[in-house]
Amino acid sequence: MALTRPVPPWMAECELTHVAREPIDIPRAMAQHEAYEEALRSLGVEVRRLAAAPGLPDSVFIEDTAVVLPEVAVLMQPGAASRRPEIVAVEAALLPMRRVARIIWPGTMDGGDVLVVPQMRTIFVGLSTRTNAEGAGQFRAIVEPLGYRMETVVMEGCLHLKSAATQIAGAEEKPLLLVNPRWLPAGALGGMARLEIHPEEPHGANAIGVGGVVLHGAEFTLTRHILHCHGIRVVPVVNDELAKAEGALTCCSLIFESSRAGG
Ligand code: CIR
Repeated sequence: MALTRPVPPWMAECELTHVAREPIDIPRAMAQHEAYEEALRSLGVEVRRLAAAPGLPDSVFIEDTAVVLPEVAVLMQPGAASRRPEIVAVEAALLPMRRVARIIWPGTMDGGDVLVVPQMRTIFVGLSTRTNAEGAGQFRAIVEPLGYRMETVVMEGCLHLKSAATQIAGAEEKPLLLVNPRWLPAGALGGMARLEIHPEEPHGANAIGVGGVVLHGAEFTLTRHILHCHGIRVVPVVNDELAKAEGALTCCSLIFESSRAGG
């Protein structure tokens, strides 16, 4: 299942860290987000859209609000104070489906910094301008007792760990990451098989592997060619309007197995 949230009419007030502010065409962003939801549906994902969040300009980027594992949903403490109220509606949606744990201040953590590799019971956590060591430490205390190994990655040059690396191989296959090595410290994500983006497309490492295919930003044609050459089926999704708010594809949904823990 995927939880999503609408593009808010007030998105122009969004947080920006690494990109310059430019006008956002809101109707176009809304249409792109709807097409993204449709692409997920076409791959068999049940999309549940939460209500709009009045006054919260980044609320469409729901990935940052929680990390949903089969055993527990961990509510984040977004590094940007303006984003913390986004949690309330996400918590209400997750409560019927999972036990809930939370990252609490002074810990901060964005879901965009969390790369879960379920096949290896490994979770990589980016330490970034949004996720601090205290937040990562709290997260470790939640997930290690569940049998996950957690490893931190110090981020520089991009917003989140998942700006630089995402998993593209499906659940049944050997895990494979798509990475931008220039945004990762040497030796990071060791032991993981990886494909590198085309160097002219630094933002091309953010992709969603679902149902045996990869949703990938349509503008990243050079990286798409690399994926094709490796036999990977790609569904291109246009996301350039949301990218003006520094959002990529994973940011726009919270994807997880819908069955309850233990159920
Ligand atoms: C922010 O700066 O928080 C938003 N404008 C963009 C968040 C993107 N989220 C993500 O990469 N997971």
